[in-house]
Amino acid sequence: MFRSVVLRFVLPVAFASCVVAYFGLPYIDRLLAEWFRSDVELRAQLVMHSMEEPITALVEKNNESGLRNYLAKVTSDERLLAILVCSPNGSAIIKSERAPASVSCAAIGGESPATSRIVQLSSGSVQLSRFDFDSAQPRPFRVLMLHDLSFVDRRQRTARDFLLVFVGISVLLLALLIVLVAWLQLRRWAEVLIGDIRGKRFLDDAKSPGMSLPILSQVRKVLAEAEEKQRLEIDFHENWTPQALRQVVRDHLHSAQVIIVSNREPYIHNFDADRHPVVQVPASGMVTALEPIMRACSGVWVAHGAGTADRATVDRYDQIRVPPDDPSYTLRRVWLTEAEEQGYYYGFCNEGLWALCHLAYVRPAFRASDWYSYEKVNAKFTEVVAAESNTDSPVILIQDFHFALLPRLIRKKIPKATIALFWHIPWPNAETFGVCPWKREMLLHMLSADILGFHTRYHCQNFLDTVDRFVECQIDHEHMTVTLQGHVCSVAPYPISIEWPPRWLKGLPNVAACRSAVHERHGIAADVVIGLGVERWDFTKGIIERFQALEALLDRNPRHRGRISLLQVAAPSRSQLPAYQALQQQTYGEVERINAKFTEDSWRPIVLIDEHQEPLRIFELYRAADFCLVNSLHDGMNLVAKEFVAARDDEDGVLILSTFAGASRELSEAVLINPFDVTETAEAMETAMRMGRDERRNRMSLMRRTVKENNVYRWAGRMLMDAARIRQRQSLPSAKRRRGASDG
Ligand code: GDG
Repeated sequence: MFRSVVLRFVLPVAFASCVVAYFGLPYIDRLLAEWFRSDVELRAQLVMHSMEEPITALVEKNNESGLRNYLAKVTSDERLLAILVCSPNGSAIIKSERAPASVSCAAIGGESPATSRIVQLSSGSVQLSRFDFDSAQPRPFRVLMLHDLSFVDRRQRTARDFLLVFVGISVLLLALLIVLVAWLQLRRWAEVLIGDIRGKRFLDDAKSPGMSLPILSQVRKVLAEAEEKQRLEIDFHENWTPQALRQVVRDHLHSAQVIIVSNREPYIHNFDADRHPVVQVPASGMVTALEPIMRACSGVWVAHGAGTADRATVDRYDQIRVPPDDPSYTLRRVWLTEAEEQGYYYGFCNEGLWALCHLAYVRPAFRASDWYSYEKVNAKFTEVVAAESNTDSPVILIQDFHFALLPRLIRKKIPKATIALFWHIPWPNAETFGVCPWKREMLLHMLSADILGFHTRYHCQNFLDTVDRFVECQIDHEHMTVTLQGHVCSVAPYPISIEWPPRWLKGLPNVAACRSAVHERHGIAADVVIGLGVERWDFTKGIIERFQALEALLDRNPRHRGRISLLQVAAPSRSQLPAYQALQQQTYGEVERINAKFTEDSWRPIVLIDEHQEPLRIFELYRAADFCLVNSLHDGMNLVAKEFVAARDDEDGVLILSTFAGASRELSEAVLINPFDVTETAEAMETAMRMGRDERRNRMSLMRRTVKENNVYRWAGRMLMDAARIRQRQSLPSAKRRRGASDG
């Protein structure tokens, strides 16, 4: 700091002082010389005045010796060098003793009776003053008086030296003063800033003392900006929280209204046996992921009211504030007729698109009547979204394959809306998707979104290839954008996740307590290894394949009989559909067969829980399990895998994971399997049973870090940040013109 003060303040001041001295000294020299000369001239006149009478008398008397004596006396003054008394014709009447030979009576002429000038002699400069006494005298004469000016030089030198020393000392003192003041000032600012940084006061102006100093408030502003940027960056990398998400909505989306549209509602009200409405959180990965986001951002969630008590629990605007225990956002329910539900949901969505997008080798069924129903329901949801929108540019987050038509339909109603459609299931390759009879309509509607999100880059690539195959448009593969009729749609991977830490953990005891509770509840002996499966009862999840893998394990290694039980939660789902009914029957059949084959005493190889469970129970199971088996035949992401990891704060337990689940891209420390290979799955179960505590801990702690960092807030945050960027870009004048032109 000292060096920088010297460089920044002292050196410039010293330089400026030298410049002033350099140009000022000659001026001061001249000024002093003028003053001394006029002093000498006055002195000469004074001397002459006092000499006039005696000299006149002596000249008139022609008393040369008297004159010489008188002059000798007068010139005894060391500054009065010499006096010459001259006749008007220029000859000397008398010269005082020290008169230089080079000065004669003709040395100074002119009309004026009294005049003076400077003469340079070899001994130094002298002032020569002439006084004429001619007209009134009987004997005219003139007096030349020579004053020694060498003292002027001496005094000038002294004055210059004094001035230089004075300037030097002043500069030194000034420099010291500057250093001192600067040091004290900087120390004070440093103290204030350190206090600000430590107390993070710059985030709140009101708390900051001394804001009158403009420089400090500027520094604080910069610090606050840097802090916020850094915080967001950090959040991006490792610590996405509900607060960070709220901040994104507030700061980057300027508190825009956020509307979520999904088929499944986050809270279903059903009547119990006594016709009391009972609330239920559905078994849905989409709900698991989005609910914490709505809690963080408020807003409106538009969804199909499918519960038996749903109508009885909404207000007259079909709205209800949820979550029931801590209402923080609005759920707007949409009613569908029986026919709509059949055609749109069971028909086109589940028998058509679900089977189409999952390579589980279940043939998709496409019926025109289902497609019309799908169109009708998408239009119905569009009306509701438009009615719920309280601004002309809301942020609309559309969920899943139920609403492929919504982006274009909403864009027509709310042109300035920022629309993101997230596809929760895999996107198949172009050939597979090509079998859908309404593929072009779907793609064209989807491309009206600003953002199309998928779980993995691979699904994005499949989508771009499909668009390339069936739609005439411009695709930028590098930036993953599709431009159609002037509208740019960005296609990006957003790997979905879960909240961290999961809120259900708070309500559960430690792992040992969960273990004994689960063992006891399901009649599993304490020393039996629990392998866990948790899913909606769906043919994509590989439930039958895992039973067969267990059978293979027990066949190959009879010593595992009595030592392992597979605890399978199968939450009934889409039970109206023949494929799902068949799956349920097949599941029961396989459980019965395998259990019959191996059961010994009280031990059963498979324990099937064929009912929807409360989330707390699910998390209790995760904590109780020795390994969790996720062998989906095809899965967009699979949140069960992430929930299992999140539930294991004891850093124990083994995850067996299908390579056809999106989660396997992130959780590479799991035991990865091909779910179609029953033997490999059986071996993975054996590996899990044999794995040592250290390896289990190492794998689990790495997976926990991944899920913690890539939590659901990050998923939403990244999408919302991208939405904010798109909004910013669209607000640029050139973008507005372009949009206007394309709208026109
Ligand atoms: C789709 C995609 C993607 C299960 N049984 C019960 C229950 N669950 C919960 C689990 C988990 C969720 O349901 C299932 O999530 P998944 O991700 O495994 O699967 P999908 O429902 O098929 O979800 C999937 C997801 O969307 C998100 O984008 O990962 O690939 O297919 O949270 O805990 N929950 C309750 N009772 C149960 O009995 N309460």
